[in-house]
Amino acid sequence: MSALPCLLVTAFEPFGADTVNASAEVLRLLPDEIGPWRIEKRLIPVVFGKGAETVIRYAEEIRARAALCLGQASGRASVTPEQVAINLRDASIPDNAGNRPRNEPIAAGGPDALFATLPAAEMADAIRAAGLPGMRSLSAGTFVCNDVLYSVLLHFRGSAVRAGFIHVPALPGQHGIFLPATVSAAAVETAVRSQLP
Ligand code: PCA
Repeated sequence: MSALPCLLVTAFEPFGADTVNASAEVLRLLPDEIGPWRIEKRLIPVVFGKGAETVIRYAEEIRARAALCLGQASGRASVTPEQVAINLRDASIPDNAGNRPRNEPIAAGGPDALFATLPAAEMADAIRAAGLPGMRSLSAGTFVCNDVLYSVLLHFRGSAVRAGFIHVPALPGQHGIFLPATVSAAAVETAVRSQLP
């Protein structure tokens, strides 16, 4: 096993009407090392609760110092680091296990919102400085991506393990607005290189 510190990077399986998930394609294109980090790549299910549990289990198994989760945001044109996760599940389509929660908390009694502990605004700035499309996002939605970011942040709250989330646009041919996976992967790599030096 290499002595490099370990960064867990996750992506999602396909969901809804899609047969591919842009985040998984982007994950595949990432190198196995970025700067001082060994990148451990894992796929996670698009299921409320289970997606986050899977990230937490992998992070603990490989003793990750940080976890960066990737997801697809159809309709977005830029790579968008997320700054905030909210304590809310509200699904307009079922997840991959058929769950469709409406207006429920993720963690009863938990904080209304948690900030990502990887710097979203700085990541977006670095992506743009590299000539790539990047924009900080202030809403990860209320579907499984928000669920994962919120639950992972809550779990690692007060620990040294940092966590963040980056949404990538759909792939060419998937939906109206798209970005090639190579461009999204270059943006994610830039974000890691600049903010996890
Ligand atoms: N995007 C969804 C869940 C899985 C994914 O890739 C979301 O934005 O919540």
